[in-house]
Amino acid sequence: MHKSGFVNIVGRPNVGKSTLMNALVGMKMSIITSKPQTTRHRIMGIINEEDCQIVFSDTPGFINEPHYKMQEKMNNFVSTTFEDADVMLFVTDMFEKYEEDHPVYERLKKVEIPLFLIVNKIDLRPKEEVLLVIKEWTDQINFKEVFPISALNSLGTEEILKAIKENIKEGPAYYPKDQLTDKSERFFVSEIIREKILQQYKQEVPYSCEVAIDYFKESESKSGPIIKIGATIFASRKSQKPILIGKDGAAIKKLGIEARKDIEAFLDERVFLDLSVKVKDGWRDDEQMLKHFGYQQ
Ligand SMILES: Nc1nc2c(ncn2[C@@H]2O[C@H](COP(=O)(O)OP(=O)(O)OP(=O)(O)O)[C@@H](O)[C@H]2O)c(=O)[nH]1
Ligand SMILES: [Mg+2]
Repeated sequence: MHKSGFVNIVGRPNVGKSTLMNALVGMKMSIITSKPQTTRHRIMGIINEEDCQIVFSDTPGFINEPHYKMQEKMNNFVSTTFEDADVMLFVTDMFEKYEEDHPVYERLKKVEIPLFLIVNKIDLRPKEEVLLVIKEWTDQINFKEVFPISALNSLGTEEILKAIKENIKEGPAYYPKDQLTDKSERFFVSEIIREKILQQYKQEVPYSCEVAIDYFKESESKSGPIIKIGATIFASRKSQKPILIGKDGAAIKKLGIEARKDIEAFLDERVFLDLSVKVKDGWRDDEQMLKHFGYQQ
């Protein structure tokens, strides 16, 4: 018998959804940073085994009050995952608090498929507190299974996989068995650059940036094959450009070095990375630009 299913991971920003998906699929698919709203798209990570295929979707953390069209699109990605899942993983952590009348409760109560509660970051709090958090959630909502975990340490993730396999039904593979994601190499390269932007710059700057890949060419150099990649960082305000570039170009140089290292590891090839910065006023509210950056369903 062959089983298959879509397993969608939802929760607020920064609770560890991407860390969890990467741990479950055993590969770095989604970028992770200590800043909230790191993930902006729905990203699939696929586990292929002889007798099953599990298609995970990592999603942006849902945002209660979107300020930009971009955030509305991010919330739309989350909504689609409520519609097409076979199993839902609702992730919270040991720190976040929801107001009693938060819409998440109603939304979770309506879920009719197996819904798992994942309480993440248990490595940071004593066990008694973990039990209290679990009780608060299970008093409100009927979860099919509950998993206290530490995604960072892959603690408890095997148990989740086992339960998923028990809860998905007989079905064919939805994707070819050698496919690991729905996203292209270009997408992951732009995400790696965005991860470095989030890590390197402060406050509003990383949130105002998007990365577009201009070219991606396999080439030959004196010392062997090399991939030449050109990427543009779009900032949403003129004042951000000098910050991104830094004094004498120092900041963008540092960014380029950090990003190239990870891109080389990801592609397992030598890479030449050419970064440039452009200003596109208010791109986060510009439908055309959002479409260009892949924020459409
Ligand atoms: N201590 C600890 N930190 C964790 C754990 N899981 C994730 N983190 C950290 O929490 C931060 C957020 O992790 P992400 O996986 O990016 O969270 P996310 O839910 O995908 O966040 P968004 O994409 O912004 O919605 C990162 O700094 C992670 O290293 C965990 O089990 N323990
Ligand atoms: Mg994420």
